[in-house]
Amino acid sequence: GGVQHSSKGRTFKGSYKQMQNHIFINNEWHSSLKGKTFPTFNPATGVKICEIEEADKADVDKAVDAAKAAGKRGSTWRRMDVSSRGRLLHKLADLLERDRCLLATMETMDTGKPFLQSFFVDLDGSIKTLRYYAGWADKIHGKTMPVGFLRWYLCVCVCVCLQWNFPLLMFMWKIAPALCCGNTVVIKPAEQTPLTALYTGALIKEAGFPPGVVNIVPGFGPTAGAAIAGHMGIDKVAFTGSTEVGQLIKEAAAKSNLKRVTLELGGKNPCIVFADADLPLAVQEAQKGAFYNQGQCCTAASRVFVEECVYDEFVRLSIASAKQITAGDPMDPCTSHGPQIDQQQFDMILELVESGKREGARLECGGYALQDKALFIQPAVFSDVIDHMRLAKEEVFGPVQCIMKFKNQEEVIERANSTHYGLAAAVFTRSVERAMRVSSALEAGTVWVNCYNALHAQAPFGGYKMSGNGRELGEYALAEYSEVKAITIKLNDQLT
Ligand code: TXE
Repeated sequence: GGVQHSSKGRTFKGSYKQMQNHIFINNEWHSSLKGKTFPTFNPATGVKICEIEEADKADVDKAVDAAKAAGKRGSTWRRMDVSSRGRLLHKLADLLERDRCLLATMETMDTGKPFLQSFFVDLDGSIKTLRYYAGWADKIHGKTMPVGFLRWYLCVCVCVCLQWNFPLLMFMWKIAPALCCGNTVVIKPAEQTPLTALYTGALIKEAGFPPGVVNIVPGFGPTAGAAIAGHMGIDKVAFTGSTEVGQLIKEAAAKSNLKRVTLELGGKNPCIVFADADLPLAVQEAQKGAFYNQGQCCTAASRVFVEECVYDEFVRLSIASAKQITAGDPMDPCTSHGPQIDQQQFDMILELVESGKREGARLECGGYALQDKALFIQPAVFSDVIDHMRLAKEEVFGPVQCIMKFKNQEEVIERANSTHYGLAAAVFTRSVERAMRVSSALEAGTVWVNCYNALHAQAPFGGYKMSGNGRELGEYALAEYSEVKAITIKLNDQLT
């Protein structure tokens, strides 16, 4: 305690709790080199939580230097035994478990997501992701080939720009595989939600990661984010966010050092309900898909296609279910629906609701602001949505369910695939054969059958088409965070 911290670019050693609104470099807290800060708000109340030190290009340079030094030949991190690397990831998971309640509270305050969801979904997923990759750390092998090649993996410096809808979970989806493969990392959390990432900085130090292995630079996209994307000293960028910014990042990567880029972007995900499905289950899961996290999910079930003969019944059950949703204080365990993240997203959602009404879709319930001051929207159900409407084409990123009608399997596959996106999809049917046929025909990186939003650390996740490049999670993510090297050794004697 008792630390003075006002001068520009000052460095603070130690993990003082009150420093966790600072830039985290080399296991130390730094103030912004330009002396700038930005506020972070609680979206449920509009009240400012605190000011955060704002990283800009020069701070990003400082963080990259630290990451480079931490990963250079001969460094503690490079020489560390691979099982010890796994042990550190397990230790970090232990600390997340210890501080689970605090982290879930912080996540709820910063994002507005209901506390129980933060606690059971975001924290659970974060801890499991760390443990999964902790297990991989000492199991990454090269290959030996008959022509005498060896193949193995090497460390690189990885940078990450993150979005605001699952701040802590996405942080773990990136750092766990990256650290498991021996990289060093610089992370820029979203400007709306920097708190849990910064708190994790203190835990990373406490777990015993060497200084510079993980660095956290809170700041804005066009400044800190762009500095990362165009940096000459960064070997790879992993990004989660909008498709537009994903394009900017690839462009900046191409124009700088051709750094590798993996992208996890938007979606306009089809959820297909056949007449032979368990209808109450389909209603429940499709709605969970549409409204989970206030609809702010890249995997949101934003186009629900329902077979003609069960369409009216499906719509009726969906309206009844949507009307039961209780929006309110996200800290209240009875709340299942919180506020949108900020005014811009809030306005954009209500604008899309208006566009739906104008274009002739039928607003069955919800779709209006709940209170004057805060950012709550009553979940909306639209029926009679037609493929050409904006609601059916644009990512809403809000609690808006669009229900469409279809006649047969061929037609619905065609329509489900007629989008630039290809992240996730779902099929509800009791026929195994239909489930298999439709799943393989859908152009999406993830297909759920008779369930929705089922994500696991073991299964790869990522998009086709403009939903992104590369895969996160599972064994597949390891390839995204490593380089392959072929080494050929000429031997004097012929090996037989
Ligand atoms: O995302 P942005 P926004 C979609 C969703 C939403 C829309 C806008 O449709 O309505 O995007 O959200 C950083 N170089 N998704 O504006 O702008 C930025 O600082 C480098 C889908 O919040 O993409 C933040 O850290 N970085 C999605 C991150 O990019 C830049 C999640 C995401 O911000 C940058 C979020 C730049 N030039 C939104 N500009 C999903 N797939 O889950 C911004 N950033």
